[in-house]
Formats: sequence, C-alpha cells, structure tokens
Amino acid sequence: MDFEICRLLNIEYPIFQGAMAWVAESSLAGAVSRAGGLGIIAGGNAPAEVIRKEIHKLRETTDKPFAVNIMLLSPFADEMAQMVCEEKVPIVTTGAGNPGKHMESFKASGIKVIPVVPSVAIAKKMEKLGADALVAEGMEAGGHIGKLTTMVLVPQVVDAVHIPVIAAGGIADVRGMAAAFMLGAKGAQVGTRFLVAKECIVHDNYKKAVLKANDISTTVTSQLTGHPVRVLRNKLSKLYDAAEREELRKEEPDIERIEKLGVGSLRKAVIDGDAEYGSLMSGQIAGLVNKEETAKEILESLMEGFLNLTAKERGL
Ligand code: TUI
Repeated sequence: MDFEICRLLNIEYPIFQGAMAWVAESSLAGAVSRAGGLGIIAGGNAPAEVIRKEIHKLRETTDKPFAVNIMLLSPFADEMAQMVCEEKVPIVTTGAGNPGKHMESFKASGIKVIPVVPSVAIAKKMEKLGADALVAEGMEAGGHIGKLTTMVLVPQVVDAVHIPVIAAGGIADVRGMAAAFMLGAKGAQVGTRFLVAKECIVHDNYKKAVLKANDISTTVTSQLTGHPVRVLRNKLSKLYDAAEREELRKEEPDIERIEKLGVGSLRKAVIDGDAEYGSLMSGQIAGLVNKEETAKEILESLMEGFLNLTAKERGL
C-alpha cells in the first residue's frame, strides 16, 4: 500500500513510536526504525549532549529515518534545537509548546518538522509556520496532555489543515489504527504499547504496572500547574490528589508545591523502578496492552491486521 506519510518520511509503515521522555532512547527508537516504523528519540528534559549520544548510538545500527522529539518545556529545548540541526536529524517532532522560533533553522538544515498539537487553533498556527505534518494527540494519551479526545480532535484538525495528520492517544491495536484512518489521519502514533516492547529500557516494575493496568487505571495529575499529566494511579498520584485538593481550597494556591511533587519522579519510575512514588506515565489504552513483544512484532501485527481490516475498502 502507498501511504502518503511513508513517501514523505521515507519509512515503510505509517506508524510512529510515541516520544516518551526517559523511555524512548536509541534502543527502542532504533528497533522501531529498523522494523520500518518511525522511531523517535525523546529529548525530554535531558541536556542536548545526552541526546546527541543517543542519535550516534541509533545511527550505528541503521541508516533508516528516525526522529528526535523536542519537549519545549525543557530548560534544554534551545540547545536541543541547535543540536538536531548540527546532527542533520531527518525528522523532528515537538511537544508541549510552540516550536515557531526554531522553524527557520530546522528548515535550513533540511529537517522535516512535525509538531504535536492538542487543538485546531494550534494546528493551524503550526501549518502557517511551515510544519510538514502534524501529530494530533488526544487526552487519552499518557504524559502531558491537552483537553480534547482523539475522536473529536483528529477529524477537526484534518479538516482545518492541508498537511498530513497523524493520530495519537488511545491507539494500541489494529482497531485503533483503522479508526484513526477513518477519522482522516494518514498515520498513527503508538506510545503505551511500545513502552512494554522488549527493546524498551524502562524498568521491569514500570512494564509490569502497564501490563497489569485496566481501563480505569490512569488519572490526571498536575491540573493546577497548567500542565496536566496522565499517569497510572499509585501512591504518588494520591499525593498529588490530596495536595491539589488542599491547594484548590486556598485563596492563593501554592502551585510550586504541586510542581515539586513531580521533580525527579519520572526518573524514579523509569530508571529506579519505583512503581509507588515514581511517575508512571501511561495512556488510557493500557488495559489493552497485555504482552511484551519486540518492536518488530508490534509493527508487523499492527500492519498485517490493518491491511486485512481495510481490504474491503481498498476493493480487495
Ligand atoms: O508533550 C507531550 N507529552 C509529554 S511531554 C512530557 S515531559 C513533561 N513532564 C511534566 C510536565 C510536562 C511535561 C510528558 N509527556 N505531548 C504532546 C503535547 N503537546 N501535549 C500537549 C501539547 C501542546 C500543548 C501546547 C502542544 C502545543 C502547545 O502549544 C501552546 C502554544 O504555545 O501555542
């Protein structure tokens, strides 16, 4: 099958691996890219030099295209933007903000830019700035989220822009992927299912928590900070709940107190495997993610199922 996004990015399958901070490094992104999807190294809050090394490690294993995600709330976002230009990374995705000020240098370095957007207004802004495609991410996703669901966001973004849209949030199997295409998306981004991939370096305790999760296992923390984050419920999320409820009752809520709860908590989950007090970012689709597979198995089962499921529409 001839997929528009595959032609644009020179990949085989219209499937992106979600950029999960601390989690999506060269091992996972390399495995996804080698298997024909778009592997994405997540910049997260890391210094640019740490990510430069990950790029070099990935490039030792494959010549296939990959992307780096720049998390724009990071204190290192500017140096990350400069570094990806120096490295001539083929594709950059951005999250948690407006990449406008870096657009010119990305373009001058021949980088394809794919911002993640949570609304139609931001989608239009990104298209005007010269984005090559968009990821429209619904609030079913794990991590930092917007307000709209994938079901309502994707078709509205698709109708509002003229560039390809990739759907994200709540997609872990072939039904989700087919649904994304029915909404007008030209590709699907999958995060939570890749979190439990064999090549994913996340701590086993984190993987086990995702594998064990059901449909109602996630909650949204940090609403008060203006940067809501979807995580699996645990002792840390309960601390957030209590603290946020307490601060909301005050005339002047202490936002810093809430922000402090999150400092270092993702590292605690991903590296130390602290499933109680670490931040277990995960999408709502975790209940559907029940086995650990290789990135290749995940991609091939998605693709094979997708082609079977859509054969009728394609006149086969
Ligand atoms: O960025 C994500 N997901 C993330 S980032 C992250 S690391 C983090 N940890 C704690 C607090 C905050 C971040 C974990 N998960 N997804 C993409 C995404 N982008 N979601 C929402 C947005 C977004 C929000 C506002 C994109 C653009 C935007 O623009 C505002 C503007 O300036 O126009």
